[in-house]
Amino acid sequence: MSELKSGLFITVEGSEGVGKSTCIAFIQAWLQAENLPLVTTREPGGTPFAEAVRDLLLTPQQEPVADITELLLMFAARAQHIEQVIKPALAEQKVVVCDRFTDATYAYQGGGRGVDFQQIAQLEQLVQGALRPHVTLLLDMPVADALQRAAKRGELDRIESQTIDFFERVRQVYLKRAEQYPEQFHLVDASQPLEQVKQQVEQILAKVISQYVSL
Ligand code: T5A
Repeated sequence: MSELKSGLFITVEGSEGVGKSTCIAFIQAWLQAENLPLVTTREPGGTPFAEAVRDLLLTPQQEPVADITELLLMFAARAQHIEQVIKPALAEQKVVVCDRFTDATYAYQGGGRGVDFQQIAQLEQLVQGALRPHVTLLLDMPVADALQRAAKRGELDRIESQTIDFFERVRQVYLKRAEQYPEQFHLVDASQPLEQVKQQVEQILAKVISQYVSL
């Protein structure tokens, strides 16, 4: 098994239907082929308790859910996930591959819902301290095309049922954050056929991993 110099925290982000799950399967296969110790997880969720919060967040509700309630539940699930899964795996020098993390909160609750970014930053500090993803693969493509892909999967959950404008705002926040944090973000053109998406992802991984594996 190859050895990492330290734990490596990789997140995969993008608006609905861009192909994150598909991309994570490529990442998993590539890292396994490199013999790297790996934990694959997701947000909201990743532990039984946090998955219960996920159900609450994504199931359509009878009463309106306040934006602040949604925000706090995202971070409550995240706190549990960090303590139970992410921190222990990084301490064991594993690669943690997470389907969405706090950049999704900036994009969805900040961009989509209009929650103040400062409030998100305060919760990020409280819940995560210094923990941030080392690498984020941002899958990007036009919103309408991505929503068509998502629609093919069947019934939409509470967040997927938002308007196209909502997801445009989500996309713009992601792109802005990619500009703001060029060391962290790697943009993937998700509108390409699968084989080309896979090639882009593998090129990024090869570059990133070469910096983290001890020789
Ligand atoms: N959320 C999450 C917040 O609001 N705040 C937060 O802080 C966090 C963490 C989570 C929801 O919670 C919200 C965001 C979300 O609404 P999710 O399961 O992560 O839910 O979100 P989804 O975006 O719905 O994820 P999905 O797994 O449902 O979609 P994917 O993973 O982006 O898409 P995927 O891989 O399932 O692909 C969709 C379809 O497209 C095809 C696939 O085969 C599949 O059929 N496809 C392609 N087709 C052609 N060419 C390609 N290149 C293709 N790639 C995939």
